[in-house]
Formats: sequence, structure tokens, C-alpha cells
Amino acid sequence: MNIRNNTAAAGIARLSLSLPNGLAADLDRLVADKKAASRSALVADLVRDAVVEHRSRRGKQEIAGTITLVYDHHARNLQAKLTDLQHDAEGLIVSVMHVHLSHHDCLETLVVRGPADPVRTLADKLAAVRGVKHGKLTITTTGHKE
Ligand code: NI
Repeated sequence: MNIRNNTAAAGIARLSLSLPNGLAADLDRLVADKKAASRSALVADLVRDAVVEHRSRRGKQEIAGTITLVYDHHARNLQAKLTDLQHDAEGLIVSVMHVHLSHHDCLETLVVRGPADPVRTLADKLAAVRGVKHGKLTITTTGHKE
């Protein structure tokens, strides 16, 4: 209890989190590869990056980028849901590339351009579809001065 109080006084919150086994092993490898001081230090860096990314380029500001999805195309109704979401996102998707990664898995890259909020919403919705193993929006510059 004293330790908890001391860390709170030092401005540090202690969290306990649960990860799937594979992801926990990946975290440890990342700590080693990046020569991070500890798991906590690495997770703090990742969270800071995510917060900066989350706060930047929001609202109506025009952004361009890619949404990358990896999914098992055998998952029930998955492709139909992804296609519906893409049709609903009229005007935001410039092009789509689909690669059959393996017998099960597909990789899809969508080039997107438009106001930040709807582009982010589209990326979040696609990534949240059940069966999507990985979904990521990568924002790049539109080439215009900001
Ligand atoms: Ni495929």
C-alpha cells in the first residue's frame, strides 16, 4: 500500500493490463529490439505516440492517407460488411488494392482523402468489424501547406 501511495505521489499511475499471450511475447521482443528501459517505458512511448496522433489533424482539415486492413475472408459476412462501409463512405476512398495474402487472409489497402473526422471514422469502423485482424490508418501529407 505504501508503494502505491509513493508512486501516486510521484505522478505515476500503476496499471495492470491483460494481453493475449502472443501479444505479450511481442511486447517483450519490442522492448528488447528498441532497447527500452522497461515494458512500462515502452508502453508509455506507445501511448504518447497514440495520443499525439489522435489529437492531430482532426475536424474538417483535409487529410490523405491509407487504411490498411488484414482479415480472414472466410469470416462470416465480413467482406459484405467491409463493402457496405466502403459504399457508405462516398467520396472518401480514392482507390482500393486487394491482395490475397494466404489461403485465409486478405490484405486491403484503401487510399483515402477527405476531411479528417469522416476519414478517421471510416478507418475506425472498418477496423472494428469482427474478423478484421489488423486495421490501421496512416496519415500522410496532402501536399498543401498546413
Ligand atoms: Ni483476398
